[in-house]
Amino acid sequence: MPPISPLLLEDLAAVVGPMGMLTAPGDLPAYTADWRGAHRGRAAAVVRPASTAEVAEVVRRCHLAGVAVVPQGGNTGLCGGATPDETGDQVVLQLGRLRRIRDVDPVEDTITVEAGAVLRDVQASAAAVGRLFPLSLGSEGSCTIGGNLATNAGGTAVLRYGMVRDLALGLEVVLPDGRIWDGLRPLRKDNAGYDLKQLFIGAEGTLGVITAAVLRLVPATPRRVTAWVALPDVDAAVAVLGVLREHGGSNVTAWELMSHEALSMVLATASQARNPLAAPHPWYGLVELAGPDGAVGLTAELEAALSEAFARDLLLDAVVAGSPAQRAALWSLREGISEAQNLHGPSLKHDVTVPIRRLPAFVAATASALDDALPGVRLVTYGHVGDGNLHFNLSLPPGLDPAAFLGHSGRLSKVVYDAVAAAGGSISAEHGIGTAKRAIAATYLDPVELELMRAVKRALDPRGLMNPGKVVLPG
Ligand code: FAD
Ligand code: 2HG
Ligand code: ZN
Repeated sequence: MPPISPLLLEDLAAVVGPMGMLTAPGDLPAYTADWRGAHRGRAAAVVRPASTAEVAEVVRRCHLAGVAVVPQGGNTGLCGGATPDETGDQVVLQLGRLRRIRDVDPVEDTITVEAGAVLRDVQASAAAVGRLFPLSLGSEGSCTIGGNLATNAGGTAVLRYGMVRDLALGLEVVLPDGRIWDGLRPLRKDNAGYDLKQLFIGAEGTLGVITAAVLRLVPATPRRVTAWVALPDVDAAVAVLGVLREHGGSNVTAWELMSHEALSMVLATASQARNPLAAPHPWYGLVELAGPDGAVGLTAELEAALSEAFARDLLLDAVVAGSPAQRAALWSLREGISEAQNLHGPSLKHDVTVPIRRLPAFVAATASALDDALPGVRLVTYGHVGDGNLHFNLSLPPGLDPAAFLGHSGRLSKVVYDAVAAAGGSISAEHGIGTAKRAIAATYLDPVELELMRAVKRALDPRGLMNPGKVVLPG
């Protein structure tokens, strides 16, 4: 890539105005490193357009000048996808000013939002018309819809509503050469050729910049019943999923699992956090059933499921939230794990899925192989067990130097990913590839699949200027 010229920077500043351009060295670090500080780069500028037309003009001018663009939303991604490279020649295209809710339509049951809208604001706009936008993540106060779509985010309600891909009806996208594709259709049925929007969803900004989306809304579920349970092992967690479905049907919205090690990190770092159960247990689960106001059967469904699970020795203990505050406290234990693990020094993240019935054997074999590879390594295992998706994260054993721990990372990750491959799983369940898993993807993805991905990239971005170096490298 050529170094960026001062003339181009002046041009870009003219497009977005003084409020839309950051170049002072002191202003850039918030945009050139990720949330964890695990990925760091440099940028020639951070450009903050306020409309689709401005995005298109910025991208067009960068394309003509041969300058690479790195789209960025809330910068909460966990794979380095929104971080520029080390050259200092890339432009970070930050979408936070493009945050209007363009339309909420309770007849179509849709919401049309700009890419930089924060997820929590989208949820609130849906709630204001008595609907639910069901995507729910620990980072929802900062992450943006554009980032959610670009990573095909999952979260804690996938069991009931699917990934964000399942909630998207239409997209507006600025292509790598600056053209605008207006695919912002609210249609439930649209078989007129290839489903192009799905190409951009999960592409991590490598095929174009998402500027707006039409998203599906669902009936609001203000009535929620939530329980925290203790489990002997992962076998029990898988079996409980069946019991929950049998009694709660489609009201079952979340079934999350955490190891004792994961909970203990939250208890050690969050001063308000308390274990809701009297004694420590090897595994904990968080279950939630949800329905409309006045739904009367939810408590009975949850109680019936818990009774059967106790009768079958699948549960060791349980507590049902008795108030919204108690429910929030239970969720904060689950959603606090990511941050708590960060506070415990460097970590190795493995966001993996395996077929649900294989989870118990996968967890047991991998845990034992990891302990052989690095005795005492801390297994911070948790996640969306109802989706077969665990965050099989590792933290350093007490007493080990962080640099020495990271020196083992290749060996430790190989243990996890070999086991995932053997179980027929995926090396990335919901966070994506970015730069963090690019080499791993090249090793574990089917060669034909990789070649198809490269062909798509070449077709849409022949000059390789849209978030280069992320997901797949040219073959
Ligand atoms: P960014 O981090 O800014 O960008 C992520 C990727 O998308 C980058 O490749 C970037 O280039 C691209 N991108 C951003 N905006 C656009 C755009 N408009 N057009 C094209 N490309 C774009 N993820 C889950 O899936 N499930 C979880 O449960 C979950 N929980 C989390 C909890 C915590 C505490 C944290 C810190 C993160 C969590 N994440 C989770 C990861 C992260 O929040 C999601 O990946 C989120 O979707 C990223 O949104 P963002 O706006 O921050 O994107
Ligand atoms: C979660 O489920 C997120 O909490 C974050 O996906 C996982 O930080 C992680 O590894
Ligand atoms: Zn997750």
